[in-house]
Amino acid sequence: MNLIAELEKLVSDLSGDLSKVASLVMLDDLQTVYLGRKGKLAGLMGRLPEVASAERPAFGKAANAAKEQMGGMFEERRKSYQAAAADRDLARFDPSLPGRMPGRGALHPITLVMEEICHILNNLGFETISGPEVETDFNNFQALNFPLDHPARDMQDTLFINEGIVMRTHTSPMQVRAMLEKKKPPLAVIAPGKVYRRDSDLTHSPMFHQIEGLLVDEKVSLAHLRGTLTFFLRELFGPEVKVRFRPSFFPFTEPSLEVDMSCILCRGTGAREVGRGRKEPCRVCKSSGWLEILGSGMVHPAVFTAVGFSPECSGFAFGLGVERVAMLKYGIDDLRMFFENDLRFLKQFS
Ligand code: 2U9
Repeated sequence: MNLIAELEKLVSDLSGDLSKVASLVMLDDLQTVYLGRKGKLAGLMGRLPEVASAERPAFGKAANAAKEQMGGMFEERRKSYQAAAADRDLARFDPSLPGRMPGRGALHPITLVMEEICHILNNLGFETISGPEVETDFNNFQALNFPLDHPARDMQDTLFINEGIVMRTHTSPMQVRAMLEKKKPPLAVIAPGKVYRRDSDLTHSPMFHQIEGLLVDEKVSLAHLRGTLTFFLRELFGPEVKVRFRPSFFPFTEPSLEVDMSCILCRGTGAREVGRGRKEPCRVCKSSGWLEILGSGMVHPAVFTAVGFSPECSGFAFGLGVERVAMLKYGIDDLRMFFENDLRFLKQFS
């Protein structure tokens, strides 16, 4: 038999073999037998030297045609298999069965508290800003009047990326950026976000959330700061909340003030009624009646100078820890609950 006749026989053999195929796997195997690198067609092509040189072009043409035809036969068979498989799937699908309800997600308590705080401050006219968590030493420390030997700059407290780049240790660098961009007052911004410290124990997490606010304008006074923060705390914790201000120190504010509010559990009394007129010491405020809730102050002139504002500008700033607010609002006594991603805990906020 000449080789062209053998090619024709190969095609008709394939036709017979295809009729015996009973699965996609068998089909793939058969394709390797016929068209694979060491398959039947390749075997015939390898015998090209047997063909007289005058007949070689005709043989080449016939071989290509046979290859194409056989490829088409495999393709057609594969398609009919796939269509049958889709029909089988459809036959097994019962549209009358009830669907599986996907679990419903919920916002994390920290997100809920952040949103509530931002909502109150946005309503007062503060614009929410954002910024990178990896910051320059300038934005995180220098512009905020931290002296070179300040303990916060120490390797022990700050996570360094390299010499001039740190994980931001507070949200203040976002406000430095806002001032550098805006170039002059007025400015009223809040900066919520994650901050990082080299701290990890029962009461400290290496990552936590802060929200800071900054207002810069003409003739801003301590009275504006008091009024704004008192209003803010009453919106957040209730109108009965009492607020007091104590002197403090931060490099970026002068004067600096710590803000306390009356305890939300004992309402500032230091003790809780536990029935029949009996009282027990309040565990939330440790009987003091007060809770530390915010840090604040009038922006230090050195901060204005560092960002190119006039040192004559006036402004107030404040900051709070979101985890602390969430713990107080929801009565949570273990900081780790926020970071463990225990669904039994998180589901309570949905
Ligand atoms: C600029 C100028 C001043 C932001 C401020 C505080 C006081 C403060 C702490 C509270 C609890 C952080 O989470 S916490 O530990 N924050 O006490 N933050 S004033 O002052 C700024 C910010 C930006 C340009």
